[in-house]
Amino acid sequence: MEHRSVQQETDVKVLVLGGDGFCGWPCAVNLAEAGHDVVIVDNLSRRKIDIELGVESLTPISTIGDRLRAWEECGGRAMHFVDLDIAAEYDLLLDLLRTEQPGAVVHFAEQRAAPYSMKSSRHKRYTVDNNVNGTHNLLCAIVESGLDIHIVHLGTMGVYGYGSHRGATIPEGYLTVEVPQPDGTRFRENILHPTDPGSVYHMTKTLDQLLFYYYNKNDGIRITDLHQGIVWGTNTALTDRDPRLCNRFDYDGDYGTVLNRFLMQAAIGYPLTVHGTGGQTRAFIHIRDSVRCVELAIANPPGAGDKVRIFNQMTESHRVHDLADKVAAITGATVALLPNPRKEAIENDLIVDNRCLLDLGLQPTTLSDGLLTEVVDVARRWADRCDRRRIPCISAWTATQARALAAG
Ligand code: NAD
Ligand code: USQ
Repeated sequence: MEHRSVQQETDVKVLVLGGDGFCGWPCAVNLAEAGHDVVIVDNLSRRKIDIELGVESLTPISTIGDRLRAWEECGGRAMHFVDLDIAAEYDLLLDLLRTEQPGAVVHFAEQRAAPYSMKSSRHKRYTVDNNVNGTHNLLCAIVESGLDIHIVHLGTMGVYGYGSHRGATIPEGYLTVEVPQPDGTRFRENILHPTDPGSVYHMTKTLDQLLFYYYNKNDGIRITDLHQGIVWGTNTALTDRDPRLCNRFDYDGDYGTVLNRFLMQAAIGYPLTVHGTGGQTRAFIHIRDSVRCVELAIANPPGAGDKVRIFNQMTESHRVHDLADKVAAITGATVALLPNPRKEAIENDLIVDNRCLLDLGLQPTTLSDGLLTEVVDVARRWADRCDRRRIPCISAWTATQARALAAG
């Protein structure tokens, strides 16, 4: 396998797997703007899931064809689109790698909603089949192609778990442990941080991690795994260029994530849906920073022989209840404490080391009132597209949570 020398890479050809999705679309246009040749690969499964769930993005989103045309009409560097299921169409994926010979592949193409992954056995099995096979097919295809391709994968902070870390800082992927020996001595080892997934979806991300570990060790594949927190916000400066470039805004009980949901609920006068006491603490990142992190990861690839590089892609941590209070203070919304459909710790601490991306130049966008209001404004603008019946989270983690939900 040929390896390029490690240097700032700003014009490599990039395949963006899942480039029609919430994180993938703004990332693709950002990479094109930065000078990369971009090919978007997506099987449009997310749009099909909207149909299955009977819900639409709060913001009206154009077809992928219209998005690409609009991007070019706005002066953007042309991008191509390939409709391909990376979990099921291995031969086509391999052919695509051989034809396009990308320097990097950004891998967003997974089923990413924890509640969707817990709806039924069918949804659990789909999530595992889709996510694990997709990641494994990509790794296999890179080995079979013989090409030296840097994988930038979107993983999740959730792989570390949300139990108590007893005040310890969560490191960037690896933990140094001391192992006692029979003779009383100890040796030190740097291991992958233990995983503690909180849903079938999160479990697939922990399985991805092991696949990366193995293919990096065995085949020397260069990999950056971005352990991303919850993404909030909607558009970036580039997707704001034209209405046809508008990004999706998920608000429903399966795909909507907590902060965007609260902001949207405030916009339409719906009590903020806090699960349990709201003591859950989670990591957050704005969509503009998410896009920038991927750009930084591509521009600074790991070198030949480096182990899998793991960055914690988050900028701040917040308690769910504190977020609800903040949104309520800005908007006058009321807060509702609801039975928690999830089996998760009532509260947890979350202190995270995120120095790697900061050292590469990330300048965090923090949760300012101005940016929160911007999302509320987007939600108000499209409020008539909201189906209030789709707001409640009805996917229960076990029969116990289902009974609690049914009891109200
Ligand atoms: P999304 O569902 O909006 O986008 C995923 C895209 O991948 C969709 O366009 C979908 O059609 C496509 N896709 C799924 N399976 C595919 C397959 N087998 N073949 C081809 N395309 C496929 O999700 P998102 O919010 O953009 O998340 C992207 C990635 O980032 C996911 O892997 C997710 O786990 C990770 N992530 C997201 C968040 C968040 O808050 N949204 C936070 C942390 C990590
Ligand atoms: N929550 C509420 N009210 C709501 C929705 C959620 O209190 O209306 C709570 C949940 O119970 C949970 C927390 O908010 O404790 C976060 O839930 P979420 O739906 O915002 O986020 P999560 O399920 O963790 O998943 C999202 C993305 C996923 C990504 C993950 C990053 O959908 O793709 O991997 O965030 S992380 O949370 O860091 O693991």
